[in-house]
Amino acid sequence: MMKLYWAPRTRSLRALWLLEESGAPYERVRLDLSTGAHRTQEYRAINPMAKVPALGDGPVVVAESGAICAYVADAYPEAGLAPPIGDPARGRYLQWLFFSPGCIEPAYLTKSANITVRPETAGFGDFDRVFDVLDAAVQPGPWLLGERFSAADVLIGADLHFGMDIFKIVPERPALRAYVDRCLARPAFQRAKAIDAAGL
Ligand SMILES: N[C@@H](CCC(=O)N[C@@H](CS)C(=O)NCC(=O)O)C(=O)O
Repeated sequence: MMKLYWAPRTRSLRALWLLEESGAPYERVRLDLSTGAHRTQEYRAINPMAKVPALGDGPVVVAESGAICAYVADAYPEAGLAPPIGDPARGRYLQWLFFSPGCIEPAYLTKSANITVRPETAGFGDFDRVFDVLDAAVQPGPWLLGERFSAADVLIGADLHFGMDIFKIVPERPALRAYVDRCLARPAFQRAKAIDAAGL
């Protein structure tokens, strides 16, 4: 059975939500970050970055929340969370999966640390461009791939939830708000949030 190494109120929420969407059986191993449980040699063998989340699945070990979402979506195709290889939608799907760590994360970092970078040299351009692009991408709706909900919505939806609802660094826009609200209304998201809040 898959084993999710996680901690509440962290980026683990993305992996939790994806696992809940997948319907696949998994168990949770909660790490207490306050005691440094993620810095042990034993855990570093699972994630050398000493960060949560990470996932074990038999002989497979995968860290980085985006990679965990991609792995589970491909490993459990019956959940329909990833267009398969050969499906034209796979291109945009991969684009949005990588947009989360490649563009949204650095945009948040520069905003919260108040760092200015030249848009020509920054891979994400600048903060406003990232959210202009996302705003346009979710306009047709309901999901990034149209009618098809995918693991990319888990990553981007969770990122927007963090940015708009928790850290409040992404200004409200009608299309982004409606998209995040659709994400928050999903039963799997609500289960993940309840698990996160209970810390269990
Ligand atoms: N790029 C990683 C980032 C993971 C990450 O930053 N995890 C934080 C919690 S949100 C963590 O484990 N912090 C504990 C520490 O660094 O001591 C991912 O997306 O999974």
